[in-house]
Order: sequence, then structure tokens, then C-alpha cells
Amino acid sequence: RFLENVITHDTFRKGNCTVSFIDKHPELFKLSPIRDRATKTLMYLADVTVNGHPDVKGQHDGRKFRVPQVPYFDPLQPIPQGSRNKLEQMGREAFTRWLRNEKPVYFTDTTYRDAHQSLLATRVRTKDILAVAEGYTRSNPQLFSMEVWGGATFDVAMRFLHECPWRRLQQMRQAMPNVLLQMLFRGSNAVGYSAYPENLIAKFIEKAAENGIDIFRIFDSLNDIEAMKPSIGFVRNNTGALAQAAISYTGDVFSKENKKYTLQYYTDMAKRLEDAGAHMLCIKDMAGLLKPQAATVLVEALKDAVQLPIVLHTHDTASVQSATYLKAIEAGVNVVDCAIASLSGLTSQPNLNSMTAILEGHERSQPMNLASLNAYSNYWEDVREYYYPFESDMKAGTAQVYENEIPGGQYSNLRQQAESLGLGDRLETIKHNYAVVNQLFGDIVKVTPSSKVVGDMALFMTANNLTAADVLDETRNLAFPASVTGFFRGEIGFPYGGFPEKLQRIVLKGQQPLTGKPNAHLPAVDFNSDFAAFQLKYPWAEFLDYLSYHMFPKVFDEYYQHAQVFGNVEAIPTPAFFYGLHLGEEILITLGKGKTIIVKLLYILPADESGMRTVVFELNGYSRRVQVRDRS
Ligand code: BTN
Ligand code: 3PY
Ligand code: ZN
Repeated sequence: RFLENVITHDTFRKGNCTVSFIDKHPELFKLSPIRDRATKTLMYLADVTVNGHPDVKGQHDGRKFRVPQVPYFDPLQPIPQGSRNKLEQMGREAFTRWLRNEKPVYFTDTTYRDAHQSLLATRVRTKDILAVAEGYTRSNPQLFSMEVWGGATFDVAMRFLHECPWRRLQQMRQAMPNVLLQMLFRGSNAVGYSAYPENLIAKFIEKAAENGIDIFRIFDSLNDIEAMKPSIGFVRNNTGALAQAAISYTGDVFSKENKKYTLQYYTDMAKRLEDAGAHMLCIKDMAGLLKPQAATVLVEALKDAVQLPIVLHTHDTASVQSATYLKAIEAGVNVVDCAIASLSGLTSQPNLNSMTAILEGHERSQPMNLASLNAYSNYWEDVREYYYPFESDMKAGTAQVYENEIPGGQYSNLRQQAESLGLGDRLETIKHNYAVVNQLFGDIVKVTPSSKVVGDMALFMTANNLTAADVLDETRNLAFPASVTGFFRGEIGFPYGGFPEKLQRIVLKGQQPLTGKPNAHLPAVDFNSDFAAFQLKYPWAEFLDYLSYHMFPKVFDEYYQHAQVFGNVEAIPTPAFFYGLHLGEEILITLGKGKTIIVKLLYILPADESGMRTVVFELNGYSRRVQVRDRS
């Protein structure tokens, strides 16, 4: 009866308890023997079926899903050699020199990270990736790399999918041994939204490399090189991986009016990153602002400025970025970022399948297996349906992005954010204010987390009907969002050209800004004593969990509680994970090697007088009942 208790406890159900909840309510946990994994899984399915998944609640229209077809491959064939084998054979210096001089252009596939971060609110589950990861990289070993980790995937995995991000990485590594695996790393913010102590950054990088990352794409949200240097150094000196330093692209380098982010700005930054030890250089066009002619100029200038291979990343928000890629390829770019067709376009990356196709016959074409890419696109087209509540309703590309400069991932989230604040019908004002805030802040680089600060301020101005003049009116004493105050204190670093002084004075209201690097004042983590204390609190957790905890303490705590009650939910098929089962539905769940359970939902009894419902399943042919509170 133990789960009835903890599972039906309102505090726990609402998800607003912390681990102290366990300490305060031992009785909820100690009433019965340890439950087996199958029972926990039934508990999960019963709860989602009766109450809905909190993330998609009230949104499911009962639609039926097609069964995605996993393209065939022969697992007994030897694994074709790919970029990872090449790096191993050549070593880092020779490998990057080779890449820089290669005639064909190469592709980084962002499907498993940025594409779904930008189109589906980062919600794609490990299970759906692993179903095709091995076949995909066996069939397409010409890929330069797979971007598979980091950015928002780390916290979303725990926060919303109740998955372990490290296990995701380990499993992807195992499935794709031949191709380089890449992550997005936010410099001193690691995979979080604020700065972490330096020794934690070092440890995180070391463990990420140990568990499968070959390329760290390192950026800073204000293009502050000082915030990137330690990470570049840790990758270079403590791992065998590649440090790919990214310059976040802002404004329009081709425009005569642009006085701040000039060609000189980018080439200077590139040289300093090369001096800091970067193995590769990435132009990170997070908002999709790099126009074709600008790409020609920028790529040529960067190729001249440094000896590193150059990568170009963009978002197709304006829906013309394949033109930019073509120009960049003709200007000598070495790698471009694309996503599989059915997860490409709009706020995601340009279309890998089509990009490959239009390059056929081009002197820099990369021979790819288009039929295979199309088969995998079909798989993802069907899988994408599972995640339909997370789709933005953007239908076409927009040239407005050149004015508001909103990054791809933020663009697709903005409507949901606006709606949650009751500003759903004021999206145009919010987007306009985003540009107004950018000017108020002195025209800054906008990418996680600086983009979030600008977004918070734009929402704040919209909600309170403020103009730029209102914000600059010293008599108004506005209660600015916490992220904005933190920004002007220097908590996420220092923008190029400095803070606008008047606004900084108004926001800080007499508080002193920080001096030095954002993490300079953070004490180092004591990995010995601190880990021991952590293990007392979380007895089932390991060292990698401890790193997750340090990145996101509250999110980890909730993830841990969820795992205690429901076990590991990663094996549950996605439709059942989000929408539960319908009466008579039968699914297979592989809980571990050789342990597959067959679960069929038989019936659900009406709620009793205490609000509990009995859910009756057939588990491997035997009837099993569990009780959940009806919270619907
Ligand atoms: C269980 O899975 O039934 C026991 C609960 C313990 C969960 C912890 S949370 C961190 C670590 N990662 C896991 O997937 N399980 C343990
Ligand atoms: C992230 O930091 O998650 C990004 O994708 C930035 O572009
Ligand atoms: Zn991106």
C-alpha cells in the first residue's frame, strides 16, 4: 500500500515538494516492501491515464499515432569508419588541419539537440533517438558530427522527461561509436543559466568527455572571451576532445549602419579564440540573421584571420538560410549545421536532405545517401506527431527576425510564455519590445542566457505598458525582473562596449555591480566532503547525478523523487508516456536486458469516496490493480 500513500499525497502530486518531504513523511515511504520496477511503471501509467501528463494536460485531442518505421540496417555488418575513427587515427592537430583543407563541405547533424530544442521545446525523449541512432550513423558515416547534448537538453531531460541526461549521453555514445558526438556548452554557465565555480566547470567537461563528448561547442552569451577561455583550456588540457569556440553573430555585418559588430570585431574575436587554444571556430548564428552576402564576407575574413576550420550554425527562421549556406560554402566554410528534413526549417536548422541534394554536382559537394536520409526523415515525421502539444504555431518564415533578432529556440517558445502570462494576444508588441530592450541595453549579443534577460524585460514592459522613455524615467522606481537586475550587476558577464550607465544606475538602485568574471566570487566545490553529504541525502545517486544536482539542485531533487516513486520511465513508449493508455490498449516495455513486460489496460473503476480510483491492468497475462487519486 506504500505507493498509494506517497503517490496520492497532494504535496507530492503537485510537484512542489523537495527532498525534505521524504524526511518529514517517512510513513509515506515505509509502509511496504520495495516495489519492483514493473509496479512502478504501472503506477506511472495509471497516473498519466487517469490524470493526464502535467506537461500536456488538457491538450490531448485523442488522436491516434502512426507507427514510425525504423529504417532497416544489418547490425552484424562491421561499423563503417567515420569522423571519430579519423580523429583517433590522426590526432587533434592533424585532424583539424585535414578538415580545414578538405575540398568537400561537411555536415553537423543537429536533429538530436538543437532541432527539437527549437521546434518541440526540447521534449524529444531518449527512446525515440535511440531507436534510430545506430542505424543512422551506420548508414551515414560521412557526417562530420552529431550534435546530441547540452544546451537546454540537460535540464529539460530531468525537469520534464524525468530522464537522466548522463544515461542519454552514454547510450548515444554506445549507439554511435563511429561519428563525433558534439555538445553545446555555455562557457562558465555550462549547461545552466548562470555562472558556476571554475572547478565545477572543469569537472563537468572532464565527465562529459569521459562519457562520450568529442566536440565541445563553447560560447558565451555576451561573446566575452574571458568567460570562454577556461572551458577551452579544460577541453584542450584535460580531455582528448575538440574545443570548438563559437562567436555569436549579431546584427548585420554587411550593413553600412552597423558600427558595433563589424568585420573587425569578428576577426579580432576569432584571433583571440585561436590564441586561447580553440581547435575549431564556429559562427553561431542563433537567430538566423546572417544573410548570404554577409556570409561571403564573414567566412572569407575569418578564413584569412585564423588557421582553424570554420563551422557555420544558423536557424532558418527567415526561411532563406540555405542561400546563406551556399554562399558560405563557396567562401570556404568547412562544416555547416543541418537537421534531418522533417525536423528542419523555420526556427530549426536548414534541411540536411535538401541541402545535400542541391549540392549535387557542386565542386564542394559531399556525397551522401539521400535515400537513407529520406527514410530517416520519414521516421522523424511520424515521431514528431507524438510531440504535437509542443509545436509552435509558426507556419512560415519571417523577415521580422532581422528587426527583433530573437534566437530560434526562444522564438518558438515566446508564444507559450506570453500565454502563460496572459499576454497571448500581445505577441507583436512583445516582439517589438524585444528590439526596444536590445537598444536600451546597448545592442547586446542575445543568446542563452542574455536572450532570456531581454525576453523577460520585453514581457515586463508589455505587461506594464511601458515605453523606453518610461524605463529611463528615474522617478518611476520600477520593480525590474530579477534576471534584469542580475544582468546589470554583471552576473552573466559584461557586454561588449559596457553597460549603458544611466539604465544600469536606474536598475541597480544603489547596488554595486560585480567586478571581474561572473564566477570569480563563487567558492570552489569540495568534491570529497560535499559528495559524501550529497550521498547521504540521495542514497541511490552517483557522481554524475551529483554533477546534475550542482547544475540544477531543485530540478534534480524533483527528478530523484519521481524516480523513487515511478522508477525509470525512459523505457515507456512516448504515446503512453504523454497520453497514457486507452481501454484495451496493450504495449511492450523493455525494462532491462531480457526483461520485457506486456501491459494491457483492462478497466478503470470510478473514484471511491476518498477520491481514489482503481486501475486494472494485465501484466504479462496476470491481472494487476493499482490505485491512484483522481485529480482531474
Ligand atoms: C528506482 O529507480 O526505483 C530507485 C530510485 C532511485 C533513483 C535515483 S535518481 C538518480 C539515479 N538515476 C536513476 O535513474 N536512478 C537513481
Ligand atoms: C542554448 O544555449 O541552448 C542555445 O541553443 C543557444 O543558441
Ligand atoms: Zn542554435
